[in-house]
This record gives sequence, C-alpha cells and structure tokens, in this order.
Amino acid sequence: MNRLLICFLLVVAQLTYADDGYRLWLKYDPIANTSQRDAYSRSAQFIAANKTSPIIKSATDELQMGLQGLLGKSVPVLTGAGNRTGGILLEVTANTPEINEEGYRIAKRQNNIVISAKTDAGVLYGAFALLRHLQTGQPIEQLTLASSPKVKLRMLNHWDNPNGTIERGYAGGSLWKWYELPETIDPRYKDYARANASLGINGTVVNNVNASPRLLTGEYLQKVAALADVFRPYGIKVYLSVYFAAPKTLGDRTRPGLKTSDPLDPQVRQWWADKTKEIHQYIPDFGGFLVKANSEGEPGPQDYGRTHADGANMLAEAMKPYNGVVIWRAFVYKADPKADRFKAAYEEFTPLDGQFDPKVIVQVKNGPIDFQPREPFSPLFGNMPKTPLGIEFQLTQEYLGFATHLVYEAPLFKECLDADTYVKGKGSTVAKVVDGSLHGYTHTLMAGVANTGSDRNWTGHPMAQSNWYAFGRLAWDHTLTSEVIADEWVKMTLTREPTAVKRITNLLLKSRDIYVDYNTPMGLSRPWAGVHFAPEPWQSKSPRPDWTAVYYHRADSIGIGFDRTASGSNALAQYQPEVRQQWANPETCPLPYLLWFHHVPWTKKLSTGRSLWDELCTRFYTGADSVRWMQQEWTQVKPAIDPVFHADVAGRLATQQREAIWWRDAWVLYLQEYARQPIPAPFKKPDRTLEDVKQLVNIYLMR
Ligand code: GCV
Repeated sequence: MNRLLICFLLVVAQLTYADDGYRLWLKYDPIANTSQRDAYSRSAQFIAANKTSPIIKSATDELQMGLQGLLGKSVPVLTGAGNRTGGILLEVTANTPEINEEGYRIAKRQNNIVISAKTDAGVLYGAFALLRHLQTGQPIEQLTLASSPKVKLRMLNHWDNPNGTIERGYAGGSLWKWYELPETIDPRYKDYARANASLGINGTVVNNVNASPRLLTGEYLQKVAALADVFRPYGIKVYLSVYFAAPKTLGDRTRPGLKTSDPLDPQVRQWWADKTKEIHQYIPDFGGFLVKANSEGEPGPQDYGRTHADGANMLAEAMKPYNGVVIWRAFVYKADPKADRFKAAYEEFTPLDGQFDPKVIVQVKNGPIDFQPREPFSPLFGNMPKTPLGIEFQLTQEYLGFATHLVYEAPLFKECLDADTYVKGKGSTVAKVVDGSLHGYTHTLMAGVANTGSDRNWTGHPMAQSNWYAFGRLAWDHTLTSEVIADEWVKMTLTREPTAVKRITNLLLKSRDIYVDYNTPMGLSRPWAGVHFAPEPWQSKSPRPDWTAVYYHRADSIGIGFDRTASGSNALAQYQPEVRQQWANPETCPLPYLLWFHHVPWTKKLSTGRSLWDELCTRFYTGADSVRWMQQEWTQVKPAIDPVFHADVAGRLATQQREAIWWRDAWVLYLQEYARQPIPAPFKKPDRTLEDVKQLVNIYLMR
C-alpha cells in the first residue's frame, strides 16, 4: 500500500471512530506524525522472546496489537531472532542486577530494542512500558529505561456483591457475571486484566469486604477460579474477602455449620485450614484473604473476646502451607458516643504491634476517618514498626461526587504518600512506611477500592479512568508526580495535541482542590447522611453520633471545627511531636487541615487576611465558580477530543456545575445560622433559602 493511501485510511479511521471509552488508555490509535511513526517502525520489524509461557504470550500479543494500531502494520513474532536486527527482543534473564523481581529494563542492543527482566511478569510490564513510551510520543533512538515496583502487592479491591451490585459503585453493575461463570467467560475479563497489567497491578480482590459467605462455597470457588485463569497470564493473582463468621453460617447438605467462629477454637481453625486447602485446589496460586472484621456490624474475633491479631493469625495459620497472605483491615470504630472516631484505629491496633503472624498485613485507609476529600494521613503510619502496614485508597468516588464530578485523585494519593510522619526523623514519609523501606517490612501493599463497573467506559465518568490509571502508576512507583501521570494518561487516552494536553492536565491537577473548596474546605468533613452525595451538613439524627454530619463539623455560635488538641479529644497525641506541634497550633496548622483539629471562632483572622467566616465563604464561592472555568477549559479542547467522549464529559461538567452551587448554597445558608454574618462581597447571597435546599436534598434522596 502506498504511503498516501495509508495516511488517508488513518485519517478516515480517526474521523469515523466514536470513542466510547472502552479501550481505556490502551487505545493504540495510529501515530499521526509520519516521521515518528517511521522511526518507530524501523525499530519494530519483528518480536522475539527467549522463552515461551502464557505471560510471555500476553506480552507478545500486546506488542503485536499495540504496534498494529500505532504503526498500522502487522509485526511478526519469531521463534528466535538469530542475527536479525531492527526488532524487539523479550529476554528473561538473571543478568539484570539493577532491577527487582518484577522490574524491567529496556535498552538498545545491536540495533534491537531489548526488554529484559528477571521474571516473565517483568517482561510483560516492560512490554507495556515500551508501548506507553510510543503512545506518549517519546524518542527511541537512545532508549534506556529501567524500573522496578516499589511495593510488592499492588491490588484492586472490588466491593462487588454476588447479586451483581457494587457497594459504592457508580459505573453500573459488577464486572463479574457470577451467574454465567464459570462456563461463560466475558471477553471483558481479559481486557480488565490487560489494563491492570499495563500499570503493574498484580492482585485483585474480587468481592466486597462486607463479604458474603457464598463466595467460599464450592459453587462460587469454581467461578472465582475461572476468573483466576483469565488473570493469571497477566501476572494477576486473585484474592477473596472473607466473612469471619463463615464457619458458623456456612453449612452444607453434608455438614451443618459449626457452633462458633471463635478463632481459638480448634474446630474453627480446622475449618479454615480445610477451606484454604479447598480454595487452593481450585486456585493453586491463590493470593490470600482480605478481612473486614468487627467493623460496621461485620463479625470478627472480638465477638468471642479475642483480638484482631487472634483472628488474623488463625487465618495465617491456615495459609501456612501456601504462598498467600492475610490482609486484615484497620478500618474499625466503635459506637462510643464519648470517643473520637479519628482515634479508633490507632487505639485498637498499635497495642497489637508485634503480635501478628508474619503472613499478615494490616491494611490502613489513607486517613483516620473514611476516604474524605481531604484528610490528614492516618496516625497508624509509622506507629506499627513490627507489622507490615499496607495503604488503602478509594478510587470509586464515594465522597467525591459519584460519577458526575470530575476529580483527578492523584494529588489526593500523593498528599498522603508524601506526608512526613517524622517517625524516624525528617523524611519518614508515609510512602516509605508503605514501601517497607522505613521499618524493613517483608510484605508491602498498596490497595485501591476499584471504580470499575459494567458501564461500557468502565468507570462511569469517563475521566475517572484517570484515577484507575493514577492508582496503578503510583502503586508501582510512588515517586511519580501527579502531573507526569496526568500527562501520560491524557496522551494515551484523549489526545496528543500539545495545547490540549496542557489544558487537560492542568484541569485534572486543579480538579480535586476545586471539589474540596465547594464541598469540604479547610478541614471540614463528612457533611453527608447515609447517601454520601447530597449536602446535609445539618444532619443530626442517626443511630450513632459518628454517623451524623454535626458530629464532624461541630458548628455553634462561636465557631466551627473539631478540637482534637489537648483541650479536646487529643487525637493529635497520636502523631509524632514535629507533626503534633505544627498542627496543634492554629497559627501554624496548614489551612487545609485547620478544622480537622481546631474549633475556630468565626471572627478569627487567618493568614489569608480574612476572617474564618469570610474565608469559608470565599472557598465555597470560588470552588463553585471554578467549575465554570473547568467547563470553559473543556470547551477549548473540543477540536482535539473525540466528539462522543467530549460530549459525555461536557454533560457531566454541566451537572457538576449545578451541584457545586447546590453544595455552596447548602453550606453557606446553613452555617450562616450559626455565624450570623453577611455573605462577604463580592459574593451574592444565594437566591434560595435553606429550606429550599433541604427540600431539594429530600427530593434527591427520595424522602
Ligand atoms: C465496604 C465506608 C463505606 C462503606 C464501606 C466501608 C469500608 O463506611 O461507606 O460502604 O463498606 O467504608 O471501607 O468498609
């Protein structure tokens, strides 16, 4: 085919293809710049690997598919390269001292591009890295890349239920078609695995932490095994969330359930040993268990007067003959009206440091409460030196506007990872706790609560794909910046037109602060009722105080905020002195965290020169106004974006704009009743009343 014809076909392909978002960042659309395409093409005349295996096949398949799309040519896979040059060699070799087990090195050798790794999985990650390099339009003449994951277990946690729903899921139903499994394998499972492998994600917990015992039945284990078979060639292991009381509840036709699920009961221990053996018969490389116990009504060892360590160690004992791990969540808080929920996890878990079996990892949410739009880091990080602590982020936007608000989460993740615990002096960041370098943990883990679902575009809001992407990239390398990740994602997913890339990257980077400004500025948190979406800062009725909104902001006629200094709950005592001293003083506490730790008078002058009331109003108003700016920026990039994708995001931004004003009005009208101050100029009083807004919320929540 001559060059002109190829160009013509490429243009037609681009003009006629409506992007429904299914292909994520693995689009492999043709490279429009012909000299660049030719240069890449000269280096990609064949693919050859020095071994065969299912994972290596995934790597060669992906390279073939990617190069076909990017370069418009079919690249052959040879059984051996011989003396040929101008190709891509995949090499599993021990001769790679600079990288770890799953790392990769990409270098030019005798006019070939050589992807080397110690393991097949490393080669697969290298293949994806090479494709990313081409997709983002980087030169390959002097190609040398070497990268190793900093964290060993990089996994998604799905909160998917056997009935096909997803707890806090906003992208349709579950990806897993339980009813059809194991016989029918949806091709989507493979695409899910490809997307994860492209980021280096190597584990997936397929079911909700509020776990149904059904997942542990033979019927379901067969289904899970079928998923594991699809994921294995992509280096991904399957994990299960388990229901702690399963020994008691899970009888079958041949045996009734046990009388107890006490972790120290020998029969219960045997039950778990047998169940773990059975799981391995279905899934020989089973990754392990994830457990939510004695939290939000879930059963656990404390039901029998035992500790979290007793419960976790029992499962670890069952797992002893195998490679798997036990991941035990630290998301616990009791219904104690006098307690501060902020302190709960630290209080329950730090006394257990050193008591967990070496197979146990304790999984800690990034902040002390619950995935709020902005939280200080959990004080557990740094304070359990003898227990591997994994971090749990939430990708699904439970508190970030569901599927209508555009919030790029990398800055949220980074803020926590880069926070300094000071536990071993300056520079003891949360990231260094999590990657094990600070305390020498043998197991390291980063988990993200998945934002995927059955929607064609996977994540509901198409831009939320960037959060899946960002999580995976940071789980691999937490030193990457939010900007670098955004830039990559935009180029791979949306456009490579330079001005548009800049604008969208900037939009993404600002989006989280904009959301925080109209939603929960300056350390406000949890202004929600049961549905974590509509504004209800006035909400004060609930079976337990820490499920109300007023518990968190504590607004009164004097001021607003939760006093967590020594004169209040003293939660600050859980941090190292360097952190505590800075945050305990309202003059030095960073403004974004101020109301997390202080009850501040409305009239207090802040470092911005405004009073607290004026500052809060400024944030609510500028936050809501900034959504208009987001809309304008998105309009500007229209010529560079697929029209279907563009229209989808534009529609959601319009909803976001309406809802941001809703948030602004709800907060200022409600708080005004306490602050008794006018809305500062130049902002205009909302043109509705507090009652109007409450009514709107009731309609939304169908009350
Ligand atoms: C899976 C929050 C969410 C719950 C979730 C829980 C958890 O409370 O609202 O839906 O339950 O966190 O992380 O266990």
